[in-house]
Order: sequence, then structure tokens, then C-alpha cells
Amino acid sequence: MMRALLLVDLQNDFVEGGALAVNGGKEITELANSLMPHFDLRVATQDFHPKNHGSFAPAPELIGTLGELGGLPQVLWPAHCIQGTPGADFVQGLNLQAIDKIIPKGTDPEIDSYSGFFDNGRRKETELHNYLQQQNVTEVYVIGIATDYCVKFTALDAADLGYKTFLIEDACRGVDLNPGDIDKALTEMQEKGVAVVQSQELKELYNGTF
Ligand code: VGL
Ligand code: ZN
Repeated sequence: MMRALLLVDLQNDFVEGGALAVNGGKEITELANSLMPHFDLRVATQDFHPKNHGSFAPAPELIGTLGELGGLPQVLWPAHCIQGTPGADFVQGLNLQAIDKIIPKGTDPEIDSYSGFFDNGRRKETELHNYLQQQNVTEVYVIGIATDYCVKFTALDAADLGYKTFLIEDACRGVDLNPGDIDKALTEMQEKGVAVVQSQELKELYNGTF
């Protein structure tokens, strides 16, 4: 049995001071670092957009509204995680040396990719599933940003692909564009068989020190 920790989008643009800052994003960095040694494998996803990505709002007043991209409804975001900019870099203080594999996503300007496994239309796959299979991973533990977007879709796809899937709630932060979105995301994940746990419970479960 192999356990993988998936670190979703722990990048500068998603934390305090970033283009798409999520409340409390920075404070999960140390928890992420302390969780990493307790897993067989650590994989980080990286939102990695070209500067003309179609999810970027063409005008500031359109941020947070619904547009269309690749034939799908698309929330329009401020420009974020542009390849080659500091905003796309992993958050300061994250132990990058401990990470075994990085999975870029959202590189096609014509479609968004919330999940670390597939784009939003499930048209193309990233390397993530292949890599986890190669490494004989059976259990996936998801942490990171944002609970109601990339974390949620990554966890749902992991469960769908047959991994025993856990969401470590206190190691995630969400956008809550509409208040209640984070809670709804947690319920949705649980309904798909994702176990929502706290880092403290895992510590007791594995009798280790996080
Ligand atoms: C994300 C919105 C746009 C995320 C990425 O990481 O949850 N959210 N791009
Ligand atoms: Zn993005």
C-alpha cells in the first residue's frame, strides 16, 4: 500500500499578496511541510497559465462572473499563475526538496484545468494518474488551495479513478466566491466517497508526529 500526498496549487498568487489571494493561504505552508515526511510520495500540482489564458477576465468588472471557455461555463478570474512570473512559483517556505513530482496544469489557453488529473472538459489528461499508477499508489491525501475549486476537482477525480481518497480539511483553504461554497464542496466530496479528515486525526491514526 502506497500513500501519496497531493499538494494542490500552493503558489504565490493564491496566498496573501497574490493576484487571486485566498484567505489563510500562507498559514497552511508549515502544515504542508510537516505532513510531507509521513507519506510515501509527495506530488505538487502547479497552476501554470500562458499570459493569454481564456480564464482571465478581459475587464476588471468581469472578475468573478461567468463566461465561457472551450464550450464550458467558466468563472472569470484575475490573471494569475502566469508561467515565468513569481505568482506561479510555489509559496515561500514550502519544502520543495521534499516534493517528488510536479504536475503543471492549465497550460492550454483554450481550456481551464481545476483538477490535477484532467482539464475541465476531461479532454486531456495530465501525467498525474500515470505517475501514481507507476508508483503503485492506492491512497491519495489532498491538501492545498482552493478547497472549492482545484482541491475539490482533484479529490473528486482521484476518487473516481479508484484511489482511496482523503481530504485533509485543515490543510486546505477556499475562495468562497459565494458564501457557503467551501461547505458545499466538502459535502460534494463526501458524497463521492472522499473521507474528510483533520491532520490531527491522521497523526493519531498513524501514531506519528505531524
Ligand atoms: C484555482 C481558480 C483558478 C485553484 C486555479 O487553484 O483552485 N482557482 N485557477
Ligand atoms: Zn488558474
